[in-house]
Amino acid sequence: MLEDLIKKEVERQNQDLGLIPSENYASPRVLKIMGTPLSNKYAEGYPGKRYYQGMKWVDKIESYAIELAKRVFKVPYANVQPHAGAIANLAVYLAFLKPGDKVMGMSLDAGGHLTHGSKVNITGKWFQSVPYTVNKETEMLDFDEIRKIALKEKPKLIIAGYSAYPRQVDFKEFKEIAREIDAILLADISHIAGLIVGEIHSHPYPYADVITTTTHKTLRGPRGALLMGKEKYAKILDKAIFPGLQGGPLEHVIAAKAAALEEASTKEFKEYAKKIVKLAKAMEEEFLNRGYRLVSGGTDTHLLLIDLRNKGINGKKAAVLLEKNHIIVNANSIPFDPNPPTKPSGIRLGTPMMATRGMEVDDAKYVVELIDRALQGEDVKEEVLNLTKLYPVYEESV
Ligand code: DSN
Repeated sequence: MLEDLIKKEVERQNQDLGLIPSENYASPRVLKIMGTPLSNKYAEGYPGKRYYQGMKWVDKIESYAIELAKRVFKVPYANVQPHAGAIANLAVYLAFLKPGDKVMGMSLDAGGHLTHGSKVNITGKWFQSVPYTVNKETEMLDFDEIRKIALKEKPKLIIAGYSAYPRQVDFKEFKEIAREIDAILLADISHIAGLIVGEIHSHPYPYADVITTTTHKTLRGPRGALLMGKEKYAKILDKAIFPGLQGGPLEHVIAAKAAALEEASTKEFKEYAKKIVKLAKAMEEEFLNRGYRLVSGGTDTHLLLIDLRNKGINGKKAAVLLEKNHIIVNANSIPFDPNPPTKPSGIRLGTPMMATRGMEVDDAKYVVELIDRALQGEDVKEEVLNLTKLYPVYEESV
């Protein structure tokens, strides 16, 4: 029965038009590596300093993954063990803060992340959150305002990183503010890691002291995360991951991260990153032509946030209606959303999965047409299935 359910999910991934900007399709090699007996090995500690015997090969694998992460992200320090982005972020809190210290991240409703100080998360419960938001007019980062809050509140940690922000981030501006108040600057690049590696988004290093990223979004690897940054913080960050927050690392996932980083260092990956943004720009144009309001007016990245209030449908209803037509997006709040998170005003969508499938600009425009028609109540199921059939993701055998 389990095999049957897995088969059905793989079929669904092939058939549905995946547009969730934080998801992607990892390569068959990455997936295969996650299913190897590396999963059996306990490896508490770090290469050369383990608490377990039998580390001859696993040490080599983890060291290789570390070297690759450093090379691909052009940073002097990398830890490849974090099981998830949330843990990588928490390690930064553990390394630099004491409970009650102030942290300044983007508020969740303006596009920040739970682990950036949201009151429902440990980072907002055990630390004092002094959030910033986007400018009401431009719906973009407002560095005058961010600086004002930083100077007033003097947080120990400033976080630049977002889950629903469609624009480029200027890490240098953040660094200048952090320097004025001697705060640690964390760049959480989970959403844009692939764009940074593909050199289509500005790089957070050397501005950020610490960089965290998940490995499964635009980077297109296995589920997991990386913690990177300045060499001088290597020791306290390593300690924060193990033994601070985690026990045994997932060596099968670490090997799969290495495989994804190998892929990310190719010329093809750079083309892939460019394609992600090209498709997003094509969708931007088509949405605007069809009278949609895009938060911040558009996108520079992989992600579009659409305000549906002028379309007479809320984000939740829209996401459900689209799913009935095999189009998978997120219901999402928009900045200063007058509606509750259960019925937000927007939808969030992105192009990393379309680009992985090999879709082109014309397909991206057609996808917007399909979304528009579906939101007007038309049944576009068959057309979506015909489109995805042209761009299969996985063979049956996965
Ligand atoms: N869940 C991720 C996203 O969808 O953006 C953030 O953790």
